[in-house]
Amino acid sequence: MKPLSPEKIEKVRREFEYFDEDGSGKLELEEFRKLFKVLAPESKRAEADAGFAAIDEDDSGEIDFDEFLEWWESNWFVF
Ligand SMILES: [Ca+2]
Repeated sequence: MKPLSPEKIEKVRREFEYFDEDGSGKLELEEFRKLFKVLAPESKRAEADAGFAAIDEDDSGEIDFDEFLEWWESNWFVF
């Protein structure tokens, strides 16, 4: 992955913080489901849950910003 510009990282961070509704600094499953629905309105809940499990590599039950950034950059539906 090539280095991201600070502007790009800041943009992704704003998305992350927007969906981090409780301000925990992590995305929990419920928060991720809402985000996934925005990105892919036709998606099923099971797809969101599978995506969450794939991003949450250490099975902590939450997605931190680094995990989110990596996922975001590797996805085709980047805004
Ligand atoms: Ca949260």
